[in-house]
Amino acid sequence: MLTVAPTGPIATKKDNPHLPIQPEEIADEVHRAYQAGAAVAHLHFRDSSDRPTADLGVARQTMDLISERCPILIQVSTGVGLDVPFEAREALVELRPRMATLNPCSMSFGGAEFRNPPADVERLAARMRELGVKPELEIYDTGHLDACLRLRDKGLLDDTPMQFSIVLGVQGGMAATADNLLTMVRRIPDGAVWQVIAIGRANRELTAIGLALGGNARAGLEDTLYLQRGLLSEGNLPLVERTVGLADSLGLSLASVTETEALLNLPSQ
Ligand code: KMH
Ligand code: ZN
Repeated sequence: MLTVAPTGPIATKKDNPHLPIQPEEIADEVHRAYQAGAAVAHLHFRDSSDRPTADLGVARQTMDLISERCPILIQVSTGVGLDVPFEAREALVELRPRMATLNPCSMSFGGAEFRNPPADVERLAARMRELGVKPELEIYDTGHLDACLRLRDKGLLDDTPMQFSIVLGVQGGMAATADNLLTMVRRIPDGAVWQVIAIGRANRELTAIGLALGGNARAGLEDTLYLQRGLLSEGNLPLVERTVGLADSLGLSLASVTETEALLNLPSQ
């Protein structure tokens, strides 16, 4: 399963002029990624000043523009951005995307704070379950996996299957090393689905290792702005194509949207 993450919460067009920010731009980039083989689109939204936003109008508009172009599965980020309050972030699931992220723990995130207080996370997990929005669990450190398992044990998450992103390379979380990835892969519960999110320079190597170990992959400008050192990626497509090439050379075939729905056992809406 290949996910495209076209925008993210942090970079701006100053960092890479090809970063899609506005709804039309995001929809066009997602469509290109779908045509190249992505089955899931992980979305962040921006306001007119390019700041991360949980504005439901912008989110709805972007989701609609994507759905007009292609049937890719939409996964809304409830991480949104570091300055956006949890109450605004959690409201995004009311739009009933097929999937949304769930970040289980608070942490330092670069020079700032990513606030995910336990009571808020529990409320959001319960609401997602109620609405039939599949959570993708973002684990940035070893204890975050245990926090997810506690949510499961409390009946707030289904394991049909659980879906994890092992996030490596955020300053404040696990460093982007193969050793950390292996540690986490060994601890992922049987039957769960997982992918690597490798932030920054080690993106290509760790994505390749994740694929070789049986994981899924994510590609896009949210995770790295560069194709290689010193060479900015001219949009998301080169990163998506690079990842398709990695899968191909490992003898893996890409899951279609329908296959992804089945593999994740996505609730129909
Ligand atoms: N930005 C990544 C470090 C989310 O959007 O909820 C993690 C991420 C989480 O994609
Ligand atoms: Zn994200």
